[in-house]
Amino acid sequence: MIRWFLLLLWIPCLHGTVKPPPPVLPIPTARQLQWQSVELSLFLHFGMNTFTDREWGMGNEDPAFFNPLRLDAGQWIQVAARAGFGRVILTAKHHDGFCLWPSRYTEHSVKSSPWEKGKGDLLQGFTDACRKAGLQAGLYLSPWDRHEPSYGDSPAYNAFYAAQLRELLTLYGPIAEMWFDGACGEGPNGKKQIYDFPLFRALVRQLQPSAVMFSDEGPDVRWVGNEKGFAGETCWSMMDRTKVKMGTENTGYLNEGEPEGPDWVPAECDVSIRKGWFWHPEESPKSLAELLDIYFKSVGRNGILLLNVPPNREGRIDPADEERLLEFKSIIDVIFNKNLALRRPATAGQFRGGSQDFGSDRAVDGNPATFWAAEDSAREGWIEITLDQEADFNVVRIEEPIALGQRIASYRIEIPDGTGWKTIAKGTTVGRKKLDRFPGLRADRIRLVIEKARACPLISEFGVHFCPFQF
Ligand code: FUL
Repeated sequence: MIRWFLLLLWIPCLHGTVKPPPPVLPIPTARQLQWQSVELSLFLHFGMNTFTDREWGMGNEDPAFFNPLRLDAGQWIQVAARAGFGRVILTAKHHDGFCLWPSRYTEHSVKSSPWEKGKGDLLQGFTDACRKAGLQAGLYLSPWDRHEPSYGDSPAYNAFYAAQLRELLTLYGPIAEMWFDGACGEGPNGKKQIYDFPLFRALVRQLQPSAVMFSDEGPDVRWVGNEKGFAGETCWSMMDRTKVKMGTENTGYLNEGEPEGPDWVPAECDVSIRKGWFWHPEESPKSLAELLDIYFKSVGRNGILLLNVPPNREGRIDPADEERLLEFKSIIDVIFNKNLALRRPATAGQFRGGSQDFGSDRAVDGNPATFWAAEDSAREGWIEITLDQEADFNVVRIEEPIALGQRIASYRIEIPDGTGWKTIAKGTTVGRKKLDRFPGLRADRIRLVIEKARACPLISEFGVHFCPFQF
């Protein structure tokens, strides 16, 4: 009798004390988590090339060409916000060396142009507009500079570049992302510029400690290995930073990452809405189907999408691109605003310590901060969801709570087939978000079976959706 009584006391006590599972290393830093919380970034390639119809300027262009008569950074940011983008990255300087801000270190900038009679500062207008709309601002400062005479004289040019970088990092408030490419063209008389990336990175850490840095080799965010916006079907946020260098040809490695990689360096998938990165009069935006495909292959494969939408010669986002972006936003909303699994009954093979805090309903509560957890020793598991009624669906969304590391290595999705279960989709990695598409199906139950994980599997969200658009 007394023993039973003690047990009753003990159970609620145990329930309250089940600790969250330990993380599996590596895990994201606070700045990386913040960055990964925004899945859509807009890239703005704008500068001298916009006016000369080039992709790579020579560096000898006359600043008088730069004259956007209706430039409005506020319009760029409004379009970005309305289309659901949470971060915007602008080309402060591209390879031609023309600067969109009045740098103290060169005359080759807006200050020598007719725009705003040489008094304008586009980085000011851009960062102010981002802040006003609550969007994160990022900047791309090309290290390759075809105008700057010191380029190729490594120490002198590195000092020049570091001074420009310091301007970007100190004059315009918080910068969320610094975007570095490894482009390294030949300097005058065949000179080879050796960039001092350790110096540049130290400056970013010192002056903007919350900013992430993008490049082929990270350190915080890695290039996905192509300019199509496609992450690998298998895509780990981990890699071994010593295995890639700037300008690497090991693009397959960047595309997939590595489960044993000691470094957390999630993938950013850059692609342009048009053929080129800069605006050209004869180019038009990609179709909605293409954009949707890119979304599924970037965001839907544990990546972040960096979609380039180049402002035109007037200095505005082209109406054709704006319309396409808004269509894109509405189709994403149509697919994901309705979740057939939301708050539906969910059962699991097991859950951590028998605690409701980690129960299967946490995977369908619509709250990414809570999650279903299997026992520590588990490397597999399943969750089954009963839908309200038989329903049509063709998209499934799975999310892991990545603050505790990326775990799942193999899974399948099943629906009942009369006698048992049949597999409708199979996958490897999950990460922050995995989307699977398949031909339309009808069922009243659905099951996620995790076949292999690096540590006990955790699921923060499982969604079942319908896309009315032909894939
Ligand atoms: C590359 C550049 O060479 C292209 O012009 C473009 O800016 C792309 C995003 O990065 O490194």
